[in-house]
Amino acid sequence: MINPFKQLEIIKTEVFTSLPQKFRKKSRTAWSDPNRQGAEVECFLEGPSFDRQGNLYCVDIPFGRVFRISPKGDWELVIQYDGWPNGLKFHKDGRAFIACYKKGLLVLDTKTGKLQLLKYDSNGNGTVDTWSYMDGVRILRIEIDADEDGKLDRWEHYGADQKLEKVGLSPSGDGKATRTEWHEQDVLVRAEEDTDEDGRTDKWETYENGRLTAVAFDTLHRGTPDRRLIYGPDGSVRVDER
Ligand SMILES: [Ca+2]
Ligand SMILES: [Ca+2]
Ligand SMILES: [Ca+2]
Repeated sequence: MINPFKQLEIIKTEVFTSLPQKFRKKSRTAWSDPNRQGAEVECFLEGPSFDRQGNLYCVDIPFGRVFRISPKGDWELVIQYDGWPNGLKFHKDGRAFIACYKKGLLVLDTKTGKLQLLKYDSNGNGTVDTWSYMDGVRILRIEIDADEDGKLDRWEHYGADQKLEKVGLSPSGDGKATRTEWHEQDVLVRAEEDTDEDGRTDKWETYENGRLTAVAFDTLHRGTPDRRLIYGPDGSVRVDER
């Protein structure tokens, strides 16, 4: 607030640094079209924050970039990704949190330049419901609370080829992964479930080309299947009890 009785002090500013030419490629982007009426842009810098070593960080919204500027004024590109980073703040443990209005809330390891975590609101109702654990741009695991009751419902694990390998599910919605499904080349191949949540698997399912072919049950609580249902391609069901 301006104090009307105090003489205003004029502070003279000077340019400390500006975006080096090598990072300027004037062009239109999906961000600049609605925000700059289709004009070409070089950058739109936001989110200035200092790390504990005195480097100044900022984000560039239209080109999805994060820059580090040394105390001497040297610029370095930390990461460029498919997003519109708008805000950046440092946690005291050194991690950088980025508010990106294309992806959600991101956690960046500024030493490696790798994204670690992405939190987002998949249905756009203002509550985070999805957490992606990443190694750079590679997804390791995604956790989902689909009904937003604070308990996770789905855990997706991804392989090095970025295909879904394993899914944990909580059929009862209590936040415990009691069902596990395995996928090969994006097709469900088998599943295991602890239906009574006693900590032991009691149901096994086998699939072929995504079709359920057999279900085995441990009805006697012996830890092994004692009853099997075998589903034929013609719609037949055979019961096998041992
Ligand atoms: Ca949501
Ligand atoms: Ca839930
Ligand atoms: Ca069980």
